[in-house]
Amino acid sequence: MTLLIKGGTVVSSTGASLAEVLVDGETIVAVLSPGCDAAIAAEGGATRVIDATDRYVIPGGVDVHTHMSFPFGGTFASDTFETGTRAAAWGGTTTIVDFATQAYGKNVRECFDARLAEAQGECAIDYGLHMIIGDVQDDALKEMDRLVDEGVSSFKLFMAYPGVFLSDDGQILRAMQQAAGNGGLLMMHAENGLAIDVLAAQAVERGDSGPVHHGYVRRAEFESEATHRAIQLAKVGAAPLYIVHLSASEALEQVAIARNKGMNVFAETCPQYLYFNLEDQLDQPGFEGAKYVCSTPLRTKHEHHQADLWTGLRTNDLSVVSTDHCPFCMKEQKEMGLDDFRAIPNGFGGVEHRIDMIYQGVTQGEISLARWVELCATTPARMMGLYPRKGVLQPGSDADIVLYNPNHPWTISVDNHHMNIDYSAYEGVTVPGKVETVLSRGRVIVEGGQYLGRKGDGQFIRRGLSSYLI
Ligand code: DUC
Ligand code: ZN
Ligand code: ZN
Repeated sequence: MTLLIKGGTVVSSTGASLAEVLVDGETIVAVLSPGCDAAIAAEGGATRVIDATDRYVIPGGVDVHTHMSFPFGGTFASDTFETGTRAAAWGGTTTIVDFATQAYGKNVRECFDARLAEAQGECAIDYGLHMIIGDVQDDALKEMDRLVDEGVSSFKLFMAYPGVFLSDDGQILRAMQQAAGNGGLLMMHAENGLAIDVLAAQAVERGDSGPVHHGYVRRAEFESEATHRAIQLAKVGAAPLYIVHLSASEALEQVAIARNKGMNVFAETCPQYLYFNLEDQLDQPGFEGAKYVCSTPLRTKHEHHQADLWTGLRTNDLSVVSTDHCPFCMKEQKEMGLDDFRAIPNGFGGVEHRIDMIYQGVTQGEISLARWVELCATTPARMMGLYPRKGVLQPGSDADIVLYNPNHPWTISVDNHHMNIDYSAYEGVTVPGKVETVLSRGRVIVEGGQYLGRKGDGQFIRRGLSSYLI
């Protein structure tokens, strides 16, 4: 079946122009100047034509940091692969890269196989997996090589969460040396977890046990110190490094210094750090702030974190926006930490809202239209070895396509979102534009306010190496 999307403005990472996109089956076969559909018509015409007048036609979003059903603090993230990928589709994201997790003492291969089995047959959109290495030992290091060959070309390590996920510096260095050898990309949760735990225990001891203290004890200095340490270890290990969920100016400074020296250091941030802060969200009366407990934490508005993050997005010191989607309901999940913020499961639900929230940055003059596409689709695809299959509208690419109405303001609410969470962290936020039509490998999965996708249609994508490695 052929499908022609005509009348729209195609936006790529390099600019925008009126163009028509021709799809055959699951693949884009042509991006044509307006009027070329006359030639197609002469040859028998497309089976279906979608009118994209006054719409942006963009590559489907690529969110390279999600945690469906992630085990954390004695519970599991509330979106499954089924519910989370459906919500992603509603929000214009057509590929996610989630995580398999090797816990202490567990076998990497068994953990990976179990996670892949959990995802298979459940996803509405295509997906890849990174591997969290929670226990860097000889056999885990060897398994990294095999995983890279099988399309799992990135690995996350943690400098936080002692006793759960934390790797010490020696383990981190060994994993980096391994990645340097096999071409994998090392992703780092950069926070000094041992120091955080000292401040957290002291806070609770003196009675400061509410959600806002999660933000106070996870100090920006701890993010910046860990980011610096990770960069130095990556230099010695001769490995590329990707810092996840960066939120503090001081950490961004470390990334910028490394990049200015020519190092292969990259970083992502997330919409929550661009729009929310410690005072207005985490420090709400009662237990409301628990909705915003995630790590790294929201930062204080009295410093320049948000302005600096936007600058970083413009200068490319931040090259990706992902969500770190890791939702927990208030009822029975966040509530676990009613008396002690340390027991609040860390995580923020937002896989559905990334494209809209970052488009808002375009209307606010923070970034260009092309940069919106670059940050949300093209660079994440390139970073994680999905390009040019994903992240771009060009002949040969998967027909993952979003029609975006830039003039359709609407207000986000728990009553209209599709994520499996009993509240919306974005409640009451009015965004300027709306995802209207979504294609995943040529299938229309969202159209006219209807969800037409199916669980199981999303495929596991074996990824190549990052395009950014030299
Ligand atoms: N941060 C979160 O907020 N949740 C899950 C893991 C993480 O690193
Ligand atoms: Zn993390
Ligand atoms: Zn995460």
